[in-house]
Amino acid sequence: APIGVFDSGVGGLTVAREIMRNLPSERIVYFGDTARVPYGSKSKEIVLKYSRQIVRFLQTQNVKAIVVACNTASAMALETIREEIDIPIIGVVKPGAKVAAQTTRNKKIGLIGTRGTVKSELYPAIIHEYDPQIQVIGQACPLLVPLVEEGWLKDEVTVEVAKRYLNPLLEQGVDTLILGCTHYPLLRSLMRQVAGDGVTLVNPAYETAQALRELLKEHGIENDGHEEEEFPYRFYVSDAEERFQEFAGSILPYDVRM
Ligand code: DGN
Repeated sequence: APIGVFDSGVGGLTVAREIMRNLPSERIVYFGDTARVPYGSKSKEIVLKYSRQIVRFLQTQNVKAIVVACNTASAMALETIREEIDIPIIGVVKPGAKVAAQTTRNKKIGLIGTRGTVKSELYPAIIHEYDPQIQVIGQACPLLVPLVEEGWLKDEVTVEVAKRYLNPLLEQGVDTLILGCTHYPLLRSLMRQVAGDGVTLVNPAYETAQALRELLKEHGIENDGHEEEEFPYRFYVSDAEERFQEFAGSILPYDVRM
């Protein structure tokens, strides 16, 4: 059976990509809620409602586990939904938070993400389970998602925007920075340039693929493999299929068939 992966839109492909790279024998059904993106500025009630609907859809696709690729949905909806379904489900926040807690030396972590993710305070809550002394400084960066979707991954405008958001965190001396939004791994090299070499970047998408491997093993449902000739990935969106395909083509190393 495949793994269900969902996001508010295209960004979750950064998570799907890490699962493809790190768990190559797993099949994936991806759902991007392109009709209702962004989730980042919506209320908890609405994000929970949308996430529930998508989980129901994924269950009709007989997925064996679900990955909430969206940071906002992971922060706002995951814990409630976990109580409502009987298959394993993980989000991106916990794996990212754990590695950040293990990475910081000076106990100052910067968190960038949507307003919803920062406001939920879930990243600091999980980090404090590891070490209550760690200071987590959150910064919502709502302008970055549209810049990424515009393809301005190295543009000087994006550098200026990133500087504006990151400078307060850097001035406070964070030594670790969580890329707490699906789109930010695509800005990795730009973030590295703005943050400097002294700051370790944590990519929750990568950490989630590692956590998924553990989860599948724990439940004894890993690696059932797929036929050689079968294309193991299926993609669904709620709107604007072509635009999704285009973006997916720029992230994934093959053409996305819908
Ligand atoms: N996928 C969202 C997240 O990771 O928080 C970003 C896009 C959005 O819904 N604003």
